[in-house]
Amino acid sequence: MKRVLILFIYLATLPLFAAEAKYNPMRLWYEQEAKDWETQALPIGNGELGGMVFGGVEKEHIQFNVDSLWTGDENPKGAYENPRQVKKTGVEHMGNYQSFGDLFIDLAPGKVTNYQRDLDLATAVATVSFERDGVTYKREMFCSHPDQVMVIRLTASKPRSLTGRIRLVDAGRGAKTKLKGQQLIFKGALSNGLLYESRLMMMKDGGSLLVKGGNLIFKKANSVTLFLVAATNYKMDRDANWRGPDPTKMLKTRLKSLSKKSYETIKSEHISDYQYYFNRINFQLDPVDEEIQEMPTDKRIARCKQDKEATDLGLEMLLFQYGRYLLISSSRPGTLPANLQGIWNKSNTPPWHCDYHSNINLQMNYWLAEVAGLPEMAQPFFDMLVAGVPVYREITLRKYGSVPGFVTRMSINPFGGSGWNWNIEGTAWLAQHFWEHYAFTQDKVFLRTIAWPWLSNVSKFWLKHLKKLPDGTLVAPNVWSHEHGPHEDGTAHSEQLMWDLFSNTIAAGKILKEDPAFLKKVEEARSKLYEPKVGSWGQLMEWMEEKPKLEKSHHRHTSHLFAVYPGRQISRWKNPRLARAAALSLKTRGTVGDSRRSWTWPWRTALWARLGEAENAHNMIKGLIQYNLMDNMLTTHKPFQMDGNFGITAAIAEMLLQSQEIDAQTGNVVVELIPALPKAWKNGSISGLRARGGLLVDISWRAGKLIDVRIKSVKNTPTSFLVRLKRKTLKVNLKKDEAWRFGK
Ligand code: FUC
Repeated sequence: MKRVLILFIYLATLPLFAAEAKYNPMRLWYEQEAKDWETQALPIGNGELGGMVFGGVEKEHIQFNVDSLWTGDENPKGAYENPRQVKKTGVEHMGNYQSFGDLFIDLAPGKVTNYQRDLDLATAVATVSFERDGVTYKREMFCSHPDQVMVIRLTASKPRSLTGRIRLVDAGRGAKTKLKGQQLIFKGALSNGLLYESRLMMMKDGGSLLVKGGNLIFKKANSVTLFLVAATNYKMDRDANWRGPDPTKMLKTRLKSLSKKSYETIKSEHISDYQYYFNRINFQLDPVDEEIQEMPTDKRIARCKQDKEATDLGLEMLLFQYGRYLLISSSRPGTLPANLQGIWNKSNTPPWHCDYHSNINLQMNYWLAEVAGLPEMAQPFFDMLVAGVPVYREITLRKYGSVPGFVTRMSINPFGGSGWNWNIEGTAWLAQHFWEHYAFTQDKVFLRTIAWPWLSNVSKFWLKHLKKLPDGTLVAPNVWSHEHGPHEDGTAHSEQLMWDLFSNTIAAGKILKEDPAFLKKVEEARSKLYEPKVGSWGQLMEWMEEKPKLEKSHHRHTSHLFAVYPGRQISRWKNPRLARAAALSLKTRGTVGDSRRSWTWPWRTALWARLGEAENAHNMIKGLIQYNLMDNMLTTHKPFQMDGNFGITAAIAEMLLQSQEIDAQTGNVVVELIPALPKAWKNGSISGLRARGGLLVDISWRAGKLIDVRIKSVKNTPTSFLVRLKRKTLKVNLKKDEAWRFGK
């Protein structure tokens, strides 16, 4: 009743045009301009260059970033300077991801009607539109990957209606904006010598142009198109001292080639480039409530926050696709990986330095890449980590003397440097992604050249570093159940990571026919690891000894459940007793206090999905929306942290498809379909999900039952796998170009 009432009150106040707006399920939209960067502005990006769009009527503001604008260095001593120290000394080793600058367009003041701003995930274009004095004004903004540019286009329904002033401002470092020809330019160097530069070029149709005080002023134009390019001389290469050529020449060339292209061509090339990735997955849940669908996005979120019983299936679908949009927009082959805020950051001393945290956040950023059809977007993750290895190796030698392999600290920067706190088991967790990329893509070249060096070297470190207890059990010494309790030997988390690392190393080594003596050593070590244990009240033990108070806390981390997800050591099929203990521990963590974080909900969604508890999984999605989703649909920790957006996409996929199990007899992947389908998702379909074994999966269901399934190999090569349907498993052998169909 309450739900109906809230909806009714809202609908009664809807302006006419909104009620008429054609419903586009892939659109985030609002009836007012953004006032606040963090909660309201909308993100656009091409992997390297990103912007937060405010959509103001009288002043458009786009704060922009380039992924590599970082202070800091290789940080051999592991410094982690806080903003006060940075201000006082000006010296930074860990460094900070910087804001690049701000673009302002001052426009005519006045009262407007029918204001709308949106971000269309189907095209990766943000739009602003409104009416004033009978003229319709429109603005389109996007970041093109093919042209490496941010484009802003202003149009009006009546000729000679556009008058405004353009300002380009460096983000607080004092670089002066200069005018050269008709380009606005600012450039500078950071404290670490990194060069940066931004250029803005204007093209207009009709009207006049005035240049004043370093600003571009257009008068009575019919349309105005702005091209913003920006770059640094960062190079992901230690041998080059992390520096490439001065970016000036490249930026000039980019603008020159843009001046020869029409806006329509640039836009359509941007859309087709983006859609090549984005359109790989189509996700539908039915029925969606059309009246709710037509509400502005912030009102839909508010509705879910006000009425805890409310469900908005359309919003859940949008949340799934938003994670994919954000990954495509912040992580492309050749860029840096998505950091704690993707690429979007307005501060020069952002929270946690806007770094790469290796105790959940960096990993969670990439959980979606394989399963949600974006394996290419994981490349920056591997590139940056591999590039950092020589530095990781040096700090490892300095700390541990002559040992094989390498470890890192928790927070990583793009120069191989790492700050706050040793996290020596972190490289084992990161190793999982190297294996998983192979498991999903079956790319043997990647396995040999990229994954194997990481897996084998990290394994070598641990073979040497594990501590032998008197009974022969092997434990990781002095490790952490992240940020929970003391550092001590044999935390469940570290033991589970070792099991995962060794299992993946053995699997990879066998495929690559690596040295059997080494693989045997790894197998032996795995068999001696301290195993997961059930405690006195049925919980999964987090430490070797019980810690009654801590075990019942609402701590945000669920490190000891790694073996359930993203690991695979514990499953409800293989070891149900441990799975039940994991479920009890998870339930005990609760959903209050510290448990309400950007990234806690997605991890718990995926955990419940693996444990086959659909309603609990769905409640975690609802929890994320209710407590940690902002109006712009970005997740907050607090503050803004993007892991929640990326993580929830992966977790939703996990509710619909799982493939972590390997059949002991055949060595084939076991595919499980709709393993955690909540009641609210009674009808639906998803196409383009990926499973391990190089599989592409399309499924439809009605009334909670599968009605159509199609599984084939991504590469159309012959393949074998098992499908679990309820308690039965079916063996499938596919020939080249064949698909397995079930249902229709
Ligand atoms: C880890 C988490 C925090 C936060 C930070 C960026 O240290 O424990 O909750 O997400 O990373």
